[in-house]
Amino acid sequence: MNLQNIFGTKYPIIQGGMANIATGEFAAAVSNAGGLGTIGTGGMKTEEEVRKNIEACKNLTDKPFAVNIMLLNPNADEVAELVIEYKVPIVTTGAGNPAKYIDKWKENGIKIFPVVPTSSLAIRMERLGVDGVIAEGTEAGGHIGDISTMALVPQVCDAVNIPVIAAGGIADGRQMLAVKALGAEGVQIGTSLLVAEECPIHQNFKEKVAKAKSTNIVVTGRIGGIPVRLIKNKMSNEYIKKEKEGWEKEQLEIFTLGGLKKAVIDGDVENGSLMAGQVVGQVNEIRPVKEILDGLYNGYLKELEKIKCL
Ligand code: TUI
Repeated sequence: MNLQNIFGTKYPIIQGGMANIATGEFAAAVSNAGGLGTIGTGGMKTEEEVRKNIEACKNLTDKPFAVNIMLLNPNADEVAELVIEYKVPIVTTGAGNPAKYIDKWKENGIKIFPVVPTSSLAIRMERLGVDGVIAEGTEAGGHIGDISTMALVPQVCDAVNIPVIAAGGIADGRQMLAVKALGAEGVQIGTSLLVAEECPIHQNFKEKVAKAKSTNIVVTGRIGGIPVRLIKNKMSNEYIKKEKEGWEKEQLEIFTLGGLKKAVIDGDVENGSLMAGQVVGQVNEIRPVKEILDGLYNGYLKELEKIKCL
């Protein structure tokens, strides 16, 4: 069965569950445009906030959607229960191992797609009965693993017999075709959706993404914290300086606390955390989400035809 059939979507494309960005409204816009919209609960502090977003999404689309659970979020246990209560069809997870939730989600008919940064975690997930894995390479924005998409995807595909979705470094048809060639059934995208007209980030952040080159991207937290890929600014420069000075992980996390909200909501592009992936240099135009998804999939089909003619 292909991914479109598993998800019930037009395209084999998942929207990344970007914390503080992927609201119920945005997820519905992505689902209505043919992708699998995903509500990112990573930045949601209360159960009420999660409920509101799931209800908004259900009101705005009759298409399938997913909920992403960021496992570093202290309320992950609560969200894990809410997806059952709301009969959410698909759950994706990130930033940890979701093993303890899997049996209960399966009993409730939820399809489960954890993000895996290594093939060993993919193998453990397959044994626990997940429906597929999202192999996310280090090119991705936000919190990242160490292995590149090019190296990770074929290794995960060799290691498991469930569908593999590639993430990290995918913004156009050439990259989609490339990961299909590596064995992926579909893609998850995040950075290229930051410039969607419907994406609810502050206009300052959106314009930064549209203007940034790939050389403007850095990773904070590689030495002493949680590795996060973002657009370089005053905050990232100070963070990296403090990291080199040997600040403790806890101090560094306090230093960045609220950084994502500063960028997304306040539009503070100097002190905020402008999470974005390496493909940022390819993402230059603010346009409707439907154009982005149609463009990616049609671009993929066009590139496939070109390769066939070689
Ligand atoms: O989770 C993400 N990307 C994110 S989460 C996020 S919010 C945040 N804000 C500040 C600090 C930290 C996070 C922004 N971007 N992507 C999926 C992802 N999952 N990347 C890496 C992983 C991962 C890491 C370890 C998945 C599993 C894992 O397992 C370790 C284990 O226990 O085996």
